[in-house]
Amino acid sequence: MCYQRPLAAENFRQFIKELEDEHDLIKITEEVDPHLELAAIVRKVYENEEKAPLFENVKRRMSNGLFRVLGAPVGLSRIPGQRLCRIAKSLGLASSATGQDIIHKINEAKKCDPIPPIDVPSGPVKEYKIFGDEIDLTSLPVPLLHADDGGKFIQTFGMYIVQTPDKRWVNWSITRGMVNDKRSLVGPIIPKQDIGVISQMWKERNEDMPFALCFGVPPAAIMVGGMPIPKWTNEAGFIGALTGKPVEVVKCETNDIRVPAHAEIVLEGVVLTSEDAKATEGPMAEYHGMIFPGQSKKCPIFKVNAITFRENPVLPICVAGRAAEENHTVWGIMQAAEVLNICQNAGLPIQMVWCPFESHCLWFVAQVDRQKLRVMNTNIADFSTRLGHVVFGSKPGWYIPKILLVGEDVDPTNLRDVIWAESTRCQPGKNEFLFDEYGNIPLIPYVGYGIKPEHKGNHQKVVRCCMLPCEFFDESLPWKEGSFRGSYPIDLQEEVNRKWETYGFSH
Ligand SMILES: Cc1cc2nc3c(=O)[nH]c(=O)nc-3n(C[C@H](O)[C@H](O)[C@H](O)COP(=O)(O)O)c2cc1C
Ligand SMILES: [Mn+2]
Repeated sequence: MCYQRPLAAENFRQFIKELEDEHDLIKITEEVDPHLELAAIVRKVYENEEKAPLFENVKRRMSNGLFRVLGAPVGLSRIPGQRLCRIAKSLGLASSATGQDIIHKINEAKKCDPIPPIDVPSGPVKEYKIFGDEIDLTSLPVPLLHADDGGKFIQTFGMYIVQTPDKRWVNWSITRGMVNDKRSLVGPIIPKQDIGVISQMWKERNEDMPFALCFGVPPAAIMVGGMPIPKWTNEAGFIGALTGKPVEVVKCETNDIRVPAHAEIVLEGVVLTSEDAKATEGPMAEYHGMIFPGQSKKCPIFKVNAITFRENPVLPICVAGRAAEENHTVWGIMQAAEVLNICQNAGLPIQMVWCPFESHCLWFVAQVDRQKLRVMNTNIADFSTRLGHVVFGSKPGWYIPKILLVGEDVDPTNLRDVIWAESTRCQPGKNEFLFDEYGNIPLIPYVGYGIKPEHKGNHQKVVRCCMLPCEFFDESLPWKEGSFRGSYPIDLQEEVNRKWETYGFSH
């Protein structure tokens, strides 16, 4: 019999182990204060693309083990040739996978049949259980993430599970949550998000909405928790399609939601429906890398009725802010894959979409398949306009304000290529197409704090075509690239590569 080890994509502990084995994780045994110190370390880690820190000795850690903390779980890596290894590993790919490999893998899974989760009688998440008034969220060592945050966010990289009253649609998604008091969290429920749509159904029945908040779920699950797939589709089935295996789930203690059996920590409870039951939340430094101090809002309360957890549990966190953190590596990339899928389903000749991390989820770079484009016999204006309507009118479109359309010689995952294409081929006023009819997420700093549009809701989005007109028609292009790869015969390039060290350079 051949023993198959669990893949990192299916199991959070295996993910941690493999990162450690590959020298991309550091165990910190030094005592670290959850009051800003821990988050400052994680911030510095993101900004230097350092190893993921696993904090084993969090100051004020509880005697029951709650909790260790994993920072930058899907940050970028400094290991040569493996910058995207935590993203790749989360999706069941080799650590050396490229951006193209990653988008391709997600898109391939989209074409497969869903593999629904399977019920198991128990699992590690049931090793410890606490209920009702035994729960005191304020006593947990929840990190304060940024000096100007309005509270302590325990939930930055866990997955909420909610279901419709008829249980036909079960949604797994990420949205943030702050500690409110001993027994509750508070957090935004955006009506356009699936959790918002489902919450409205419970409100209409005047019932509280049961939820489970799961930390340390299978890495493939948290990736999909940040992916805007269509409403009425269960993320769990798509996760199964991605890993090729059903997620093992186990019933909650206080409601009938099913949670991943190998999760680290699960909070169970209900979102209070009463409009009076709201509390102050935020602000928190966000994915766009800014915070407007003092800007708190009233948000729904998540009452916690039970906590279950495994031995020595690990809380994964995202310290949001300047790139690249999980908003960019998870949300940005999963949105890009979904945009590619949407373009292809609409019959558009787009072969790759990427969200450059440095754009903080605001630029989506779409690369054309030029052969198919030529067959369409179209032009810059018509094609850019069509692309804009397809993307901006879609589910992820609300978050996306700027699309850059690039040719085949431009790698969307290479920021140098993208900037070169924009600067050399995007003709001001001629290659820029504004769209007035679609809304933008108000979190974008210039939407909330910029010059107000003349008409309410008239928030502009743009497609910038970073291609020359000839790319739409000519079989061979009239230019060549002034570069190592573009300006020298291939055998000469190979010779220079071969002799590189002989010349005195190091590799
Ligand atoms: C680290 C991280 C944090 C996120 N935080 C939030 C958040 O606080 N609020 C929110 O509405 N979406 C947030 N998102 C984006 C949603 O998870 C994403 O839009 C997802 O598609 C929503 O699920 P749904 O498509 O089932 O509605 C976050 C994503 C990631 C990766
Ligand atoms: Mn959903």
